[in-house]
Amino acid sequence: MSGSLRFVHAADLHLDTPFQGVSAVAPAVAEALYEASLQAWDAVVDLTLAREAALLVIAGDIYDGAERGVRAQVRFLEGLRRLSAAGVQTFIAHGNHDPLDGWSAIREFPPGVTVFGSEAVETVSVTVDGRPVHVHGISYATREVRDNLALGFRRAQGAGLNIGVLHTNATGQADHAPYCPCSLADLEAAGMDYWALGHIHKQQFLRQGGPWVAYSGDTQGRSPKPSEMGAKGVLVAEATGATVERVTFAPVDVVRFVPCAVDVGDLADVSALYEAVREAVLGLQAEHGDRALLVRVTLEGRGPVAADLRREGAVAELRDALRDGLAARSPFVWVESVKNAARRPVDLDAVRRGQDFGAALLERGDALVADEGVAAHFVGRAAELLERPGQVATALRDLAADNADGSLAQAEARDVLAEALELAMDKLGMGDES
Ligand SMILES: [Mn+2]
Repeated sequence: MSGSLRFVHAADLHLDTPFQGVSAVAPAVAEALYEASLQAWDAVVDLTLAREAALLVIAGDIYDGAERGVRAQVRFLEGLRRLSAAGVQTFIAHGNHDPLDGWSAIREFPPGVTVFGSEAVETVSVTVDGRPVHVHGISYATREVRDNLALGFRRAQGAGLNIGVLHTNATGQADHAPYCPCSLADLEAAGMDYWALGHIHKQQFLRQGGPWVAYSGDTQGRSPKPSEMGAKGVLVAEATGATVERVTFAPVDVVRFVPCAVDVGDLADVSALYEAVREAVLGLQAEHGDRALLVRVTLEGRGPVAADLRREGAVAELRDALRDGLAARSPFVWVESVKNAARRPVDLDAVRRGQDFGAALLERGDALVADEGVAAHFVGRAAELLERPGQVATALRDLAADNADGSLAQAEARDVLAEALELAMDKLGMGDES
């Protein structure tokens, strides 16, 4: 594509990340996870070379921890060397996970690599095929940066493309630490043509053009949290002069976390459910280009199989059977967990219209579920009172333990209450055809 300049924007590589919330995986899966963040970095390099990009900008959190393991640093340096040998210019700003005060095994970077300092925003001007490009950036000196570093960015004098590289929680996004807080207006005022941001792990555009303000997201999902689910990768931008014409997402992840919701609907029994989930999971793998997957399954809807799933250990057995049944897949598919939110086929409105104990129970239950404060309190009290073993008692105790610091998600408390209500109706034989 003559006349246009291409650059790649990556962030949040978290090399050698320990995977959170992934318990007791099979050895082959654990091995794949151990390599995943490093292979994703290799894929960033491959993609940058394959797309013949002139520049690669990395907006922080290259390493997962300030201590920076040797394995991660060696692999990172190998990639930088490959880029340098091909004439690609690489620009690096460090973030909260890998501030400049961390230990570095790298004494000397290959030619064409710029690591921004932390004293002030630095501007590096380069010429790509006769076209001027100005890349501005600043690194975190220490883990907790509370200053608005965006205010230090200024457009360079003269013609050319201006790219800002910063690790920041722009617009105060709630589920990420509030490091380097800044507003969209602060970013817009700096005179950049493209803001390459890092820190928020979900890919997103805060603004598309004039200037572009973009998070590339992380390069490899790290846990089954919503922000870590789905395709992970980099952004590839095409610019003509000082105008970025087009930005496209390109996946580089090796292992992908995906949700899989299955409606139990008319499924008659657990073996029919097993087949339905297996089919859904295999469908997902095809949809995701035959990548290795970690799948979080949720069973939902109302159907007769819900009664079978209430049996002690039934859901864990289903999960284990699915893992066994999918064990031969390559690349692997690992059922990370099975969450059971399936309900028996009860017509709740019919029960509510009645004049009996069931109607009174539902009325009380509905009120508890609707009141968030009460739900959390109820879970705490019930956990103290319920001493017998059982799914609900165990779930309540786990939840109450999680809530020791008062951080229990209200939604979770409501789920448990709703579940308890279903169980009570089950035990009372409510809604059974009689
Ligand atoms: Mn990060």
